[in-house]
Amino acid sequence: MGSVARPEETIFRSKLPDIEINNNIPLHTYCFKRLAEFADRPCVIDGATGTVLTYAQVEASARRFAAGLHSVGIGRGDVFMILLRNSVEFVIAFLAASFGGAVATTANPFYTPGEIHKQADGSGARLILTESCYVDKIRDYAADHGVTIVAVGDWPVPDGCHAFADLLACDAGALPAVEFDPDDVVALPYSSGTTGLPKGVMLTHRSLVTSIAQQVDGENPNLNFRPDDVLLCVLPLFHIYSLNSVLLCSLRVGAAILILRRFEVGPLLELVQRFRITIAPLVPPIVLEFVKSPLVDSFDLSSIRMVMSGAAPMGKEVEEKFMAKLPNARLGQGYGMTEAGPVLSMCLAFAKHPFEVKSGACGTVVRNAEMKIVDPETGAALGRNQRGEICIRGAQIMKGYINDPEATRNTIDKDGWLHTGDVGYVDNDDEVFIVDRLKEIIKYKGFQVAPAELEALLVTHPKIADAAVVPMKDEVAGEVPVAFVVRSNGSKITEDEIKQYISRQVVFYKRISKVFFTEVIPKAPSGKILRKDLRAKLVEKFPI
Ligand code: 4UW
Repeated sequence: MGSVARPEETIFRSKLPDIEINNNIPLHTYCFKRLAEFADRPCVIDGATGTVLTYAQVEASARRFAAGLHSVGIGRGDVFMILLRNSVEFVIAFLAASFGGAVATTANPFYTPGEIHKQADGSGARLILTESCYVDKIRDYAADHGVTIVAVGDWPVPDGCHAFADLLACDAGALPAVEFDPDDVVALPYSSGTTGLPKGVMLTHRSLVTSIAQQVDGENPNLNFRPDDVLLCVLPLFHIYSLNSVLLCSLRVGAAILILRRFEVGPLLELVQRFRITIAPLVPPIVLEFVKSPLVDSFDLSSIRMVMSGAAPMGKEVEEKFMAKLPNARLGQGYGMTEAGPVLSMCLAFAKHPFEVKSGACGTVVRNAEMKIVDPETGAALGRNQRGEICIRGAQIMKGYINDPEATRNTIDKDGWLHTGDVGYVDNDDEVFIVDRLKEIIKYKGFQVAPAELEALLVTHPKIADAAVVPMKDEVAGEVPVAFVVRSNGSKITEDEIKQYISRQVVFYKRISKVFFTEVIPKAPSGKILRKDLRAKLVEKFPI
């Protein structure tokens, strides 16, 4: 591949020097590199029970579970689905994928059966690991497709399932030596990327090791996590933000990870005080709840020294109000995209030797990577302070979408640049600002909603002739999906009927919040929906 930049191209780099990254080793070897040093330190803490597992216990459990997976036929290259809420079991299962050379596709346990089946089918999952209470969502699918179910929790184990505890009791010595290639896929999260339906994003050992190193390695790490830190893990581990920047980065540095199943302000604040949490990775809606909650003043939150925000834009006003409430903490943003491994840029105020940063910035491009901003029309690289599509290149980006070479080609160009579909600029101090989006994706509290997925469901309704889904601004969620619908001839289908039809088929954050009936969906001659026109219509209807 010709990867030499044209001389006139402006390429942005980190202010931190590149470091040597040994990304030819398995992810678990890299994460547990300092195991001997950290063996007896707390690794994961279950926020609900207070149970603590040390680094040695987590490492040994993951090896035993890898042997357990092997005993039920999951070996090198085999895909299994982790359909779990945040839990110690999630951590063990994910690391076991790495030990066994397998591939973990992570999915939201709140998905409807239809959503789970689509991901299980697309990824080729041969086993699904879930909680006993969710087994009914997958029982029939598993029986029809010869998929093994492993259940966590309630005793007795649901009929026809293996018990997580039984697989965990396997002898780690029973795991045969695994052949390894750094370009083997280890994680397969789903993302719709810049267009279309959700696709499996192939993240290899090499890409994840590189991404973690870019964040927490080096003499002046961009993200200064330390062994004495206690990290809050409340964001869902099935999403790449929490999986990479919370779990894997913490393991690498030997920090403790406090695992919470769900977000509730009161209990969370209580845990911050009890466990002296030092680092809180959050998303803007949670930052907003902190700002609004009067409870914040009733707890001792002085242990928090770093608050990270990402996955969606954070308003300057929220940022400033938050800082006034927690004056001892540094608040900053990271910018990630599943396909980018995921981190493109990270706040340099989080570095061991911090830099001055501006409010509203999404950080500076990570080290050992290149960023450029291109004119979406011509593809030409733009200079500082010029708005265009953000592109990134480096060993951390995805290998591609599973079974979708065309979507891969449309996202990673022949020179290795990943096109994000985000519009932004890099300022005079190398800080990245995101200002708009070229791509279709809707972000509800940082969760992805793919318009194409909802449109495909809408047009299966006999009373709907055509439909288009676009984002609408929302104060709490950031964005919500709304639909433009063309009724079929003579149909009198109502807004409520449409909303209910979709609600039954999707997880809560993909529910359609408003329906606008229209005569025709504007389309280009190629058949592509002119989403910009619809977004403009919305702004006319609901000026902000
Ligand atoms: N500001 C504005 C932001 C921002 C943003 C993302 O669901 P995905 O594919 O992935 C993510 C990953 C976020 C993330 C990972 C690791 C990390 O350390 C961190 O910061 C602390 C964040 O969200 O969605 C990707 C899309 O989400 C938008 C943007 O459109 C991007 O392409 N997005 N971060 N800070 N928008």
